[in-house]
Amino acid sequence: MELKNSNYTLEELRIVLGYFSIDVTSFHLKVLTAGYINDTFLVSRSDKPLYILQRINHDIFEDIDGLMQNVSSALKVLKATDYAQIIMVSTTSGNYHVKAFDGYWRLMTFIPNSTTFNTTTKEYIAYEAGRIIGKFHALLQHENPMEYADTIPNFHNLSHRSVAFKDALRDADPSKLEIADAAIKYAKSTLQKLKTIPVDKLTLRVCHNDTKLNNILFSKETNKALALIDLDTIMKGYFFYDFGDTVRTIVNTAPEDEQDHSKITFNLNLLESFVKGLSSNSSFLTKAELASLPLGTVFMPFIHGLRALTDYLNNNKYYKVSYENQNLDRCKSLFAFSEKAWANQKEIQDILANYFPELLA
Ligand code: GN1
Ligand code: MG
Repeated sequence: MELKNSNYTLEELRIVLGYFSIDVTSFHLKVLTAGYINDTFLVSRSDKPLYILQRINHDIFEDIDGLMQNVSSALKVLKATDYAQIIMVSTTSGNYHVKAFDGYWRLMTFIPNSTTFNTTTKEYIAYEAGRIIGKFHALLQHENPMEYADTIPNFHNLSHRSVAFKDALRDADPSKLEIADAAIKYAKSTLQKLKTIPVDKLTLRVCHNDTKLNNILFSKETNKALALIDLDTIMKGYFFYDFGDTVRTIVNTAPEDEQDHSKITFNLNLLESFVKGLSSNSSFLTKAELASLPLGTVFMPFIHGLRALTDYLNNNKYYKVSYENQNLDRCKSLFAFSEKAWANQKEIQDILANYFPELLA
């Protein structure tokens, strides 16, 4: 039977589920469409969500073994009374993933009564997001980043992204270059300005690398943040990546592909709540890392915008798009937000200094 929005039939998905050590009777499957990369399915029984089944996008994540090893290593230390545990279900032959129907599949437990938000206007949600990002890093702080595989090499490396952008400019359809002209100009000038982000004094950490708000699980009952999900990009990185990525999806109350730019906000109250939440779990952060955070709020939306622009010029090869120009809309909106982040550097520094007085010392 066909399943709406799915490349796989229900029969195929039931066969995949059969590889895992679970009772496979009377499941209901639903496609979750929020992600741009993997294929994700919610597995329920009698309306009760029980598991998340995923087909990992093997074109993008080439080292599946390294990726699954990273996730396993991180889940071993992501354990605390105030951090919900996601459990990977093993297959009947004792692995955490299985190859079937041209793809690699894994199954994870669904945390009961949990939900996610794409955007928020609520200060307590922003606070909770900051608290859980801090908790995630506090739990992982003693892991050796060099023991984690690069699941996507150079993922947040701006010079690497800049080369890919220039290659796309060279090969793009001239009509696309014209349509995207303003965005291309903004990208070129911002690349010049961001070229010199000093990272040599920053601690290399095991980061999440995709900490947008909808990758944080919240309790439906208490609104407390429970855990971070979408662990495929757990690998080495700098804390400002994770900070900047959450900021871009919290202090902007509009979605990341918002076409009406008058709706894009840089809400300082939400930023303050987020920073306050972070400061409750932040003893691992060094002064150099704290000092890198304001620029991180420019860097992350910019690099995401640049990747979206590159993919637009490359005819949408990387991201799943729901309409032809979605990558360009995402780019323009992300660039508009990064401009607001530039304009608010002083305000961001002041808020950080309030919660991290060591910045002034
Ligand atoms: C992609 O598929 P999803 O939504 O988890 C991307 C992230 C971006 C995100 C949206 C591996 O993540 O970097 O933040 O789209 N993940 C990958 O902008 O490229
Ligand atoms: Mg992701």
